Amino acid sequence: MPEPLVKHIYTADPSAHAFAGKIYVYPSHDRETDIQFNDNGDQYDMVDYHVLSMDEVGGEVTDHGVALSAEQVPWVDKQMWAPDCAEKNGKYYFYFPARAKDGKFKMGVAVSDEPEGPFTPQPEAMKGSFSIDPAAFVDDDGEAYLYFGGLWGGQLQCYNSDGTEWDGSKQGPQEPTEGDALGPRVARLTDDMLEFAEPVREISITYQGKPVPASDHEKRFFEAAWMHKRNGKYYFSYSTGDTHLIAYATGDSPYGPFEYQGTVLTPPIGWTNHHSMVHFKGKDYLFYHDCSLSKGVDHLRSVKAKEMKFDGDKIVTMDP
Ligand code: FUB
Repeated sequence: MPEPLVKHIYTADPSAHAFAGKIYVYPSHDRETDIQFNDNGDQYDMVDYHVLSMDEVGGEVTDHGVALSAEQVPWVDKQMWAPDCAEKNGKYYFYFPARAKDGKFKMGVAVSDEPEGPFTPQPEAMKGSFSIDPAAFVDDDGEAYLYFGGLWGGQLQCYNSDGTEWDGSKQGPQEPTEGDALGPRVARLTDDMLEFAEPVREISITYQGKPVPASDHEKRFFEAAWMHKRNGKYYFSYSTGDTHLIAYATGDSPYGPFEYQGTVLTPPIGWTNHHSMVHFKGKDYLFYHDCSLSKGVDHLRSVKAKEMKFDGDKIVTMDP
């Protein structure tokens, strides 16, 4: 089993990128708490972010220290969950979800000239943002997109497709048990990377051409969106939540639809499964987390990495 990238702090939800000739990893920073495990994820009670970097996978890992903390962000109350970072025009944009003072998850963006931060947050949450787990993707044509969403404690079930709040006529506040599964969301970003450039759209994940049903918990989207592009094809990968898998689906457009293809990663030690993929120096790597270092304590996770293999355009399923 691979070793954690670092052992002096707990880290989770890794978003890995090749920036400036190195791999930078943007994880959540798990911390000790007395809050008991519950389905809302209250035990994930994080207050800041660190950035990690390395010259190669398996090499020495640098912890660049606190890159952003809750006390710097006026709208944040608690729970700084899974972040991501994108580079555009020489600046680095750090996207993060957190629970705002009204109890709702929103997403913020913070900016730096360096990939490791420190990041300066915008004073307000991104307009129209909701739910959790932002994943930023800059396409070959320079357009950038933010994928996001998470069920249960991540509150995705409380919103309609366009991001308006549930009015009692459709899904939520519980995850639907019948009909089509709720889809992840995406919006193109403005040129300055700070806001949504368009209304939020719901993404369709299909299996054999039909929307994945809400009852299919081995295939339906739960959280941990990730987008990468390979040989012109868009790969959307995600966690299935209560079945603890990383699944993936492919399509021809950044907006989908994405057809389900299979499992990327089987369940790790711990409840959550959350990953990213990065192409670096001719190889592909999967970053993920497990609770091996904390001996199974669910909210104390550690980031790990493994080389990935493709069989043609299919991802070869991996065990943690
Ligand atoms: O780390 C808190 C939450 O746990 C993340 O936002 C989810 O993806 C899950 O890993």
